[in-house]
Amino acid sequence: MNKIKIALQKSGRLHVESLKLMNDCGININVCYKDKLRVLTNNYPVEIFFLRDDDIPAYIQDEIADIGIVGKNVVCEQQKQFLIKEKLGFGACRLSLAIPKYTIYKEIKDLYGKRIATTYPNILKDYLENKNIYSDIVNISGSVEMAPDLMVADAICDIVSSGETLFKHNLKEIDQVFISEAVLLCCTKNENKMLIKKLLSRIRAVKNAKVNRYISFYVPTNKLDEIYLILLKAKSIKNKLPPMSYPIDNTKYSYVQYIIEESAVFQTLYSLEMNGAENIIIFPVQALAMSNA
Ligand code: PRT
Ligand code: ZN
Repeated sequence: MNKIKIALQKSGRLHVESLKLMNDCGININVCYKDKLRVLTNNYPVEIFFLRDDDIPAYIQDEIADIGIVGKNVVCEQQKQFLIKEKLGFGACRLSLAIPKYTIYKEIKDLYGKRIATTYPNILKDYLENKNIYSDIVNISGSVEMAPDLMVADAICDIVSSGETLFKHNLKEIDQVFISEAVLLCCTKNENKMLIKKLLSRIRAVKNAKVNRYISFYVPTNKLDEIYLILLKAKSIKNKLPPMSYPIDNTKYSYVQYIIEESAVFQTLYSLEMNGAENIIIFPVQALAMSNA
């Protein structure tokens, strides 16, 4: 195999973040690609396909592309979950049920016998079956939020992120059917090929890096036990190793470094300072390859 073929959304909500992920992995995509469906990169043996998101799972399944990025909602609707290799932490949204604001609603069983418009009939069908609710699924191709106004349906099941669209159309969210984010797909047949394995581990390293911070500081050596406890509380989930510390010659200080969860930085900084840490430096991490990633 000469080149890894990667399928990305051509435009739309996942386009920019997908390009950024490639860029963070060191794959420089020529930005003069506008309107091109196929783009070569000059610094990595990679060929990019720019596609409609709905076409990406089929490209991977049919081995036209090796790797792809698409919303989990699309993959699950097309019932191709087996292609998912990694969650990517962007493109977060949910598939939710909503009804007109003034409709009286107590529980999900109130949808029994009602018409629900959606572009996600398979996910909705599974959800309703699990709850033993029989409803009439109205499969439409777009502008789902208009369906109640047009009397096409009594409720809708659509993607929500901020909730603004529902609000504008006088709809209220009553239940979450499916939680989604962008996922990395990989062609099952090719995933063990060396070049693809290397890229997959690079993508994981970049993803891990985003939620982690590298922290270093000086601390009185007699405080190290407390400091270790604080750091272990904040440690990156996948990091199995303890913090590292080095005594500084001819002083009562040690130098400490560790990788912690980005979300724990604020609280950790405070606790470290309370225990005598000085010259605390926090760095972003560019890539982080974990032993069990
Ligand atoms: O052209 P192409 O077919 O490639 O793209 P598309 O128009 O089908 O999809 P696109 O670009 O809109 O979304 C791509 C993916 O982004 C989706 O499959 C989801 O995984 C994810 N995503 C994240 C979203 C949203 N957020 C989102 N808000 N997809 C759609 N929406 C729409 C939703 O359909 C609704 O109309 O935004 C509206 C709701 O947004 P709020 O913020 O008002 O709640
Ligand atoms: Zn689409």
